[in-house]
Amino acid sequence: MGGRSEPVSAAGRLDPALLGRLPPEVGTPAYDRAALKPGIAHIGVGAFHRCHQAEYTDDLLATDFDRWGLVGINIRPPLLGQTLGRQGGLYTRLIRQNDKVEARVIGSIVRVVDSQDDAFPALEVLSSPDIGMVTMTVTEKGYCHIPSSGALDLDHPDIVHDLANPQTPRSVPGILARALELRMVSHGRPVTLLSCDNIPANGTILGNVVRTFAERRGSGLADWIEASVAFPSAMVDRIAPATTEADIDIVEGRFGYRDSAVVVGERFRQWVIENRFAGLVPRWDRVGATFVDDVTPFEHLKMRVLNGAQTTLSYLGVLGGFEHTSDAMADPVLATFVRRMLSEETLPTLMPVPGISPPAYVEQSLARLTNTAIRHRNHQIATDGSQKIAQRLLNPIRDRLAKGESIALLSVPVAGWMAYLVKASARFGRAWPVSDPFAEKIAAIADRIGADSKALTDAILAIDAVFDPALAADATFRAHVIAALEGLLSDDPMGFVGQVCAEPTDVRLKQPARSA
Ligand code: CS2
Repeated sequence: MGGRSEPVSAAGRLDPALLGRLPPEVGTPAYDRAALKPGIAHIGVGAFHRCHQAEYTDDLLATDFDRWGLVGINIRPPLLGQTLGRQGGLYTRLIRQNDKVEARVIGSIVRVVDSQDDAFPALEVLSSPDIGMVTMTVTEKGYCHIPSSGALDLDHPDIVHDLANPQTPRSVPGILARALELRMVSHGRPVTLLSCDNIPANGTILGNVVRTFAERRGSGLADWIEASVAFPSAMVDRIAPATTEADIDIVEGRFGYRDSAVVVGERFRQWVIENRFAGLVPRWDRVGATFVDDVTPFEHLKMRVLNGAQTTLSYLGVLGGFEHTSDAMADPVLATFVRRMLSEETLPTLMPVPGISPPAYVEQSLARLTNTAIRHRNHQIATDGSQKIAQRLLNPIRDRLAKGESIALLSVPVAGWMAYLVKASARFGRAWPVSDPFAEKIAAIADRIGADSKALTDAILAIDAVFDPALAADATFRAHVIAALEGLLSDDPMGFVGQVCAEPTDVRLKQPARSA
């Protein structure tokens, strides 16, 4: 919420001086903030970070005070340094569950630096000897990898720039590689780089993209990284949509103070981190996080079930005219569709998950998505689908095809992503504004082809950065996507979803509803 002009308000503004005067029901940091020293840097201080890693860190500081203050770095909008700076780094985290609201002021962020125009402020923090842990939420596309393969996209304009200008980088991989180089030459202290984004094997992908830079730099950087840097994978979870003016007004109305950096989340939270660190480690495992040897089963569970459901509800929801996830879940057809998809097709693709029953997790996830106080817009979740559908939908589809199992339901949201972008094209009347690195490409395809689902599917499946060529060539997958795209682009997309739901399983095991 940075950069907004502040309305004149009779209420006090949140800052350290206000802490002692807040209503008793508002939680406050249970440690001496004045003694807090920076030890963690976080790139991408959005709503999710403030609701998740910063809260875990706040819990840790209260339980076991140590040198783990957070320094936030934004390398993309919004500007946040001033907004949070005025508040001494403090902000309110609301937990909302239908009509219940619970407020707590989080104190773990000591400072936020804006580094949108120039990497220098970011590099200064990241290379500091005080920083022993770097976490990040930079969105799926921040890694500049090719979603279908995980490799660094060497044609990405920021990567082309950073490889040519390694000392003035713009991309996340370029900034991290440069920061590591500065650490190597100045003090050599080890560091953990911990991805908290929903990409598959996020630590492995992060390690790969950073190493590709390091290898090109030469100068012993790749060897130093091998010896002194760890890239653990992690699964992170809490639904925390973009903050709205209404959220800021709720804090003022209910608790009597003004806070421009409010965040809102659900009660549920989870953080599973691969036990592979370099240097000192904030013991988040003492406050609810789990350190494990292998994150893969947790990651599949979360991305295929919870995120898979969100993505499905977002595309089908927009096509059906629903604004938020909870509105889509209140529709009996969509709720039935997503439950059947998860239990019949997604669940069997999951590995055993230590301590978690996948069927119970499915029910818990669906229940989370009905929370009407979490105003998660379908268009927000629909953003950057090209970077999300592999881990949420295409990987379970690939696993099922390998075993000859039905993919009739999982194919529908894949076609949903296509229909969402096709309908944003000029030829389809620009139904809504969209944001996706492949939006332009798909709009051009739609403008050229028009309403021919078969030709549209063929052209979109040929985008090999999104669809692995082996999957795109699979006749069953193609036939299901064509049928679903036709249904979703028709005048009655919800009627189509209803029909798919009504079909008995044994029919769906073989052929799509309409053959190509
Ligand atoms: C959402 C996620 O916008 C999206 O892609 O699916 O941000 C989701 O809410 C989180 O992963 C929940 O942990």
